[in-house]
Amino acid sequence: MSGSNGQIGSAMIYGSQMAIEEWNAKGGLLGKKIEVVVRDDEGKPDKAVAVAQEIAAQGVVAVLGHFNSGCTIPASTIYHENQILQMTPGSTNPKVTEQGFSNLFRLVGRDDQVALHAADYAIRTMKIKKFAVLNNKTTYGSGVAEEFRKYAISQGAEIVSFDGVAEQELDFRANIAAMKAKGAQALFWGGMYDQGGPLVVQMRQDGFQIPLFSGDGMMNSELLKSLGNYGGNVFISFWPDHHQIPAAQPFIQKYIAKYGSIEPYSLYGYDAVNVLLTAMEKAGTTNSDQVSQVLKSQPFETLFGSIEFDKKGDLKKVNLKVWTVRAGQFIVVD
Ligand code: ABU
Repeated sequence: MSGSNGQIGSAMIYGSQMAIEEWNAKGGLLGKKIEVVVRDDEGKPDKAVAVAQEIAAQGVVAVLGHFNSGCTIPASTIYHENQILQMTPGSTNPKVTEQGFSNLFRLVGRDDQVALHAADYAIRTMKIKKFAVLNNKTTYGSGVAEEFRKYAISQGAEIVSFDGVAEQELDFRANIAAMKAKGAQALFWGGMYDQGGPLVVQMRQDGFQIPLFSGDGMMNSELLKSLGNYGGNVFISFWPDHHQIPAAQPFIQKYIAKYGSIEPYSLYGYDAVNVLLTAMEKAGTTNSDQVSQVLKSQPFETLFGSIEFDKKGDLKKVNLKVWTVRAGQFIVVD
């Protein structure tokens, strides 16, 4: 909530709180009101572990979160040891669910899927052959960058550079000069919106107009603000457009009436709570093992339609789109 990706964390929490308010207004769950405990991991792995220990000591039955894969992975060990259900609405690193924790679920796709989708669009639709890859050295950023590199090479593309920058770095001039010198026709950015915006602006101010591809870490209104007039030629591999889904509109309108605007991850926070609580209601208990079995045994309705989880806790089917920025707004192009 308060780290460099805090706007997404807050959006997730607001969405989840709206779902809990709706459940409590209908009488709660299994005859009890639902109590929310909100904690801020600040996007920092060590803080995430401390928060997870605190949560476990408080008798919490389920955790919605975390957002950053670098926080979700270490915290998940504590939730697993304490038999606490966990559903992340945004951590996309494959390791989240590859750890084999039966109590852990992910409501979105994985970086291997996101990177493949971005690379396919770049290589097949835009006919790009030479890529630079830059990442912010986090679990998410380096992971999605590596997935992109692997898949792009397997499809016959050339990776002319693969570099990392510190998570706090906001000066990309040396990286831009290096990418130019190596003849990159496009850049894949493995990182978040807080650095991705300045990276694009500095590229364009330097006259470097190559397309930039990225994953879901860029999908946030703060990116639009920092891009200003430099939004062209930015492509983001992300989930479907919520504005085009009729079933999502009542929630979107209610959320906007309360908070003024909505972020895509607000919807995933809302869905994560509804899926978790529906599974608990069906199981007739909050017991982690029994609820996990229900979660893996049947479909659940979300704002985006019906979903099903596989044995690992990943979605069986992931719907990915390519988004771009036009006239200061995100739109789907593919
Ligand atoms: N999914 C992108 C940002 C969050 C994370 O996985 O670290």
